[in-house]
This record gives sequence, structure tokens and C-alpha cells, in this order.
Amino acid sequence: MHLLRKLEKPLFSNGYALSAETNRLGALNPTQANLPIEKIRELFALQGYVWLKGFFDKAEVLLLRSRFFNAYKNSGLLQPESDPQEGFFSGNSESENNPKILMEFVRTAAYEAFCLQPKLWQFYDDLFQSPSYLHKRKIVRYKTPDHSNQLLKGHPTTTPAHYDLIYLRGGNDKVVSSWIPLGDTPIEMGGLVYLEGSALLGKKMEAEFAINNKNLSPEERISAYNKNMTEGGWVGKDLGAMAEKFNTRWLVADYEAGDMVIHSPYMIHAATDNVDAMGRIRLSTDIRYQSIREELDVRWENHWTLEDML
Ligand SMILES: O=C(O)CCC(=O)C(=O)O
Repeated sequence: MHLLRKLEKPLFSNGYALSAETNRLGALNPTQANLPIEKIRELFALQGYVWLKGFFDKAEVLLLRSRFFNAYKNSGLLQPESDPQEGFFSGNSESENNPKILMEFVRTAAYEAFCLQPKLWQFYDDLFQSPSYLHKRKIVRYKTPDHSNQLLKGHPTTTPAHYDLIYLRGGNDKVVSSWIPLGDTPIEMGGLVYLEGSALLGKKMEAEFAINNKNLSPEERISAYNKNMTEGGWVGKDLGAMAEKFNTRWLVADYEAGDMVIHSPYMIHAATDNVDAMGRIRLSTDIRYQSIREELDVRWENHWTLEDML
């Protein structure tokens, strides 16, 4: 079993602390990316996720990180004179132009080519034992370091707990998400955290939502924001309380550039605050593959925009 390294301070997510002392924190289980696909399939079914170490060529991932931050070179986001690849935050509040730069980046051929590289789609072809499909709606997230977020209890400053099917109900549950850190992301930089064993919980929750949503219109029924859902479709914001309630742990990881985590659409996950002592911005992408033969959520057939409300 992989052991959790010592953390200097509690982690925070949306203003709620998550301390190692409560025994509600554990280490995500790493897997060698070159294991036979049958073994990866087995781990995926067992854990609800597989953290594939060194799946991508590290240099290629860092090149994409460079491209991303180079686009922000004159935006005020980065420390002046710093190497854009490092992504050192300037500390300035966000400029109005930043969302536009982000929306342009997700449409670049370089980013698309990264998401569609043969190594990745061939992996999914093997996993599904069928030709695979990449959902067009592909998300890139950057998270600036901020130590003051801890004061903002309940105010969403980073990704609250959820499972992905809440947002993809127009298709079926055979969709698989790839979370890809674009740069080294030690625990303190606020990468994804997974609720251990939660794929079963997510499945149960979704079955209950399906019953409650039965009398809604077809459009409402698949919406993450319908009247039966909580704000934002989230399962919760207080990660510690959730781990207590379900008697489980949040699994955290020191991710490296080149890693990829694949997770089940029922696996509950969230992010913690970025409190990197070096002031680096956390950058990642999350994309979804599915067998071309399965039912797809057509709402995901367009590029992601900040206003698409999915
Ligand atoms: O990167 C994040 O903060 C959230 C990503 C996510 O929810 C996902 O990969 O499904």
C-alpha cells in the first residue's frame, strides 16, 4: 500500500479543513502505465480510478504547459520576467481578457492534438475493446495559489465534490474521464482528490436521483441543476464531513507531469486549494472518452465555453 507523506498543514477545500489527523486522508494508489490492459481494467473496476504513472512523455506535457502560459505572457497573470513554463502567479487579480485566452486555448490545434494523440486513443480503444470517441467538450483549468481561500467557508473557490455522470446524464455510464495534470502537481498545489470506494456511492446516488427526477421534462431530467439537485450539482463542499458521513477517506497524490488518472463516472472527486509555497499555478485538463458504440451525451458535442452551463 502506498503511504501518505507527512503534510505540514491541513488541506483546505472551499473553506473547510481536511486534516491528516482525522484519519480521513490516504494516498492514491499509483499504477505503472505499461501494465497489461486487462490488469488496468481490473483495477478500474475495483478502485473506480487508475492513476497511470508516466503515461505521457513528460517533455510533451511540459511543452503544452509552456504553450498555455505563453498565451498569458502579457496578461498580468504571471510574475514578470519569469519563465512561462513555470507558471509563477503574479498575485494580481484576474484580467478581463483571461477567459478569452482560455477559450482560445481549448480550440488550438496543439491542445486538440495532445488530447487526440495516438497513444491516448489507442489506450481507450484497448480499454473499451472498441473504437473510441473523444468528447468535444474538453476542459482546461488553471488554479492560482491563494492562502486566503481558507476563510471563505462554503464559497466555491475550487472544485467541490461530485461525480461526472451528474453532468453527462444525456448519455450512458460507460463514459470514462481522464484527468491530466499539465505540470508537476504536489498535494499542496490542489490536484484531484478521490473519495475512496465511492464509485458504489455515486451509483447509488444516481439511482436515487433517477427516481426523484422521473416526473421532470426530458431536458430537466438530465440537468445537473434541476430542482432535485444541490447548487452546482455538487455532492458536497465539506470534504471532511463527507468522509465522516460515508466512513471513508479522501485519497491524495503528488502528481507529476506525464501522469494521467482515469476515473469512473460514478467516482466522487474534488480538488483542494492551491497553497503552493513557490506560488505556481495548477494547470490541468479533463477530457472524456467513450466507446463509439455507446450512447453519447450530445450536449458535449461542442467545444467547452465558460457559459455553456453543463
Ligand atoms: O480539475 C478539477 O478541479 C476538476 C476536474 C474534474 O472534476 C474531473 O476531472 O472530472
